[in-house]
Amino acid sequence: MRVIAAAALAGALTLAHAAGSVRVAEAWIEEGPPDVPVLAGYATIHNPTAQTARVLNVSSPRAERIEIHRSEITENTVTMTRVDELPIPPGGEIRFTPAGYHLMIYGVAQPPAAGEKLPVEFEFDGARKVTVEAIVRRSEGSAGAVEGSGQVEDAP
Ligand SMILES: [Cu+2]
Repeated sequence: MRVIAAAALAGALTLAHAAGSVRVAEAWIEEGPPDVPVLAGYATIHNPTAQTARVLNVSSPRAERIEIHRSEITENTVTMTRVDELPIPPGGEIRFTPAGYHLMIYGVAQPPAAGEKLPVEFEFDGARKVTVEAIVRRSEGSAGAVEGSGQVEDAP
């Protein structure tokens, strides 16, 4: 009995020490030509918790819908597949890149110009939501934006 109690206590301590909550940083959207209704977006998602965090949905009041895609480069072709659920490993992060995970943003009513910001909401499992202001910029000059970050304030 004593052993079980100790194990339970250790478990509780581990939970209590899971530092911070899921965070979305460096969110940005690539400025597109005015006649193209689809935009690409990028972010880095950090998961400092002790459990896998899953991104279940991404949305913006400025867009009809947002999908997570993954590009795969095989020989001479690039294929993009839609990702329904993106798991971020415990203590890990996923950085979106043009050659990997990225956001496809469909149906933006007015094409945003460089410097504009679009609110983008990331919904994680456990009803956790993170809203960031993704800055629109041209793809050249890829200096990491310190803007466009956010984190869960309180998970219910
Ligand atoms: Cu895509």
